[in-house]
Amino acid sequence: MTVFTPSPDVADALQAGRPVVALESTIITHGMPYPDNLTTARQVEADIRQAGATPATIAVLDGVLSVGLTDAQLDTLARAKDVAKLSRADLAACMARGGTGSTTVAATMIGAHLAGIAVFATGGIGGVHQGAELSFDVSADLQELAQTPVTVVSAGAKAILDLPKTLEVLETLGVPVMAYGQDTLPAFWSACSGLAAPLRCDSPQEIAAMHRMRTRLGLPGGQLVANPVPQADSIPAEELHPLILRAQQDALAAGITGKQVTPFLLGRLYELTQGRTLTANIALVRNNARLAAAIAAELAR
Ligand code: PSU
Ligand code: MN
Repeated sequence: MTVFTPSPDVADALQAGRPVVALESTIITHGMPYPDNLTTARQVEADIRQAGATPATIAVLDGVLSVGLTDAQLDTLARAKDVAKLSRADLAACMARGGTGSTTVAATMIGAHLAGIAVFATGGIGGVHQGAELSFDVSADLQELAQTPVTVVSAGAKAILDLPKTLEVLETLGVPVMAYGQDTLPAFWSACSGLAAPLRCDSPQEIAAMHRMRTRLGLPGGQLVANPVPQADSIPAEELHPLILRAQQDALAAGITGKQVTPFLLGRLYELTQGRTLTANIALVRNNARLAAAIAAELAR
């Protein structure tokens, strides 16, 4: 018995060496409101299938590290309240107790790698929070990228974070950060952060070649692809900046700390933009899923 349980289609695809793309579940339970979370989760899976790959949404359900969920399981997760948000630190505890939890980028990378899945699509990774010099709030996603060999396709780090510090930490940890099709780093809801990206890549082939070369070199970590949100749904960074500051002040005033910080800020920005951040979030996850499927197809050749 393996420590994870693949769904029948994921097991078949992996067995046959067909392309598989991992998906996280914290975006479903903590990143988007119901029912948009469910429609988006289904849509993203359909996008991956349409691009010729098999989607594998990862979560812990009644203690089982599930790699690939049925539609009924997706539905249950999307409606569930107070689901645990699992990162590297809490994954084993939740499984050992037979609990249920959604996986963050870090925990999803662990599950994907165990299952033999090399590519993972998400929205935005966690990173160094504003004020981290006092709070020490740095997402475990960064350490995971340093040690687990999965290519993560994101729209950059979430714009609520301190992006220059996030880039510095990723560099220190030896994580390649590559903007897709542009020279500047995207900032989640905004196509442009104004920061230069450490690397640029322009095709799935190139990203797959870099992934393979890291394997040949025996480098342990993954790589971070930063794929800009499609122009039509991009919200200019200047426009978001004051709203992000306001959400951060609200978080401070409400005494929000630890795991609650990211979900609180996402929810507050949804309110402050009358839902525009959600529209952008849906567009960027779908865009990342399509690129991830193309990279997985390339790696499966
Ligand atoms: N991307 C989204 N929405 C989310 C997240 C990512 O579009 O909700 C989640 C991811 O699971 C990521 C987590 O790993 O937020 C980061 O949380 P923290 O900052 O607490 O590490
Ligand atoms: Mn944190």
